[in-house]
Amino acid sequence: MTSKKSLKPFLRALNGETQSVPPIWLMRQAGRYLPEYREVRASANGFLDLCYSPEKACEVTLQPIRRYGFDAAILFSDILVIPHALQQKVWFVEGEGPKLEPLKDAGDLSILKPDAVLGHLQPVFETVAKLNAALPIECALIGFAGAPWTIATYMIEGGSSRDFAKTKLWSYRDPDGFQRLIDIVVEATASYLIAQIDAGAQALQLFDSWAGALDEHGFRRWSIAPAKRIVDIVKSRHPDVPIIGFPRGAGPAYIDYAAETGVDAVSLDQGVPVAWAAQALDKSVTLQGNLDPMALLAGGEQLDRAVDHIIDGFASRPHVFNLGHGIIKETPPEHVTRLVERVRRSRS
Ligand code: 1CP
Repeated sequence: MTSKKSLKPFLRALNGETQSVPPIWLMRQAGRYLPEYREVRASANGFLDLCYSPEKACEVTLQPIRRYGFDAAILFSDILVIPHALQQKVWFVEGEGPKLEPLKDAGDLSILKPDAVLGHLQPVFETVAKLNAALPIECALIGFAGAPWTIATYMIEGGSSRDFAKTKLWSYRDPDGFQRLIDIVVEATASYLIAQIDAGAQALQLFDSWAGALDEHGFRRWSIAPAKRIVDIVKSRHPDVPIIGFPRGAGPAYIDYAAETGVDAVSLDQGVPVAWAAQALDKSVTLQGNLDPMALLAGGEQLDRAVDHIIDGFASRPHVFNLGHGIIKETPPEHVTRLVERVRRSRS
């Protein structure tokens, strides 16, 4: 038995412990803002090749840990490996982002091959195992996946989108067919996350990056309900592995998400007022966030002030310091150094 005290600071926060200095990691902490990432990226045969090369994926995961000593590392992969593992065509175009051969309607669901998922993702599990052996003892390893709604938007739009028109129209016009797609993604995601834990992941994050596009009913059915099912399935196998939910842009619906999905923590985007979240969200849930990535890009004293506001606002609750969304690729690496120093000097 590990006692609570012996846990890594990040896992202690997810276990409900309030700490005078919150643990810190950043969404997209491995990536193009780091010259050492760009170098490894250039040596790979495209972005997906990097995700499926355990040695290289392990290396880029470790880079921000070496530079900044973050309290957690996040597995280097992408949320779109799930559609890819379901045998949908997925590719990345330099400077444009992800492309998928889009699903047009429920008739296209037969393209998807749930039985292929775990076999396809073996290299990712190998990366997790390598990381588990390579990480410093105080640094936790986070596994992750996209949430079904967000994954469905890419599968239906065929890439990034501004208004998610095709996905929303499908969900309104054919909710039963859309539910079948969500169910396929729920099952694939739950087995993927369980396999990440089996390989050595110590916590999980579920990214619902486009949850903010849903209306009230849609949020309940396509964000809360699938997250709850994934949490239930994963916890039935691994009850002690904490799960962070990130329903980005949910606004006041963060209250229901935190109370109903069974997650151990919610990650807050920068639009959520700190004082409101600290008092309104279920007290059994750890809060993660929520520095504006643009404040980090800007740097300077405004950055210090924004950091202090977040630290002070969450001081009475278990808190993990993070951004409200992924780090912006133009961010100077020295600004991240300044951020980490500021967080760690708080209340010392
Ligand atoms: O060429 C490159 O280097 C591509 C840039 C890149 C990187 C570094 C992409 C393409 N994905 C990633 C890695 C990644 N993606 C990680 C692991 C690295 C880390 O966090 O340190 C994670 C957790 C993700 C998750 C991810 N991918 C999300 C959810 C989080 C979020 O930012 O909202 C989403 C939406 C994606 C899709 C994706 N992957 C990449 C791009 C350009 C996009 C599209 C984003 C969009 O539609 O706006």
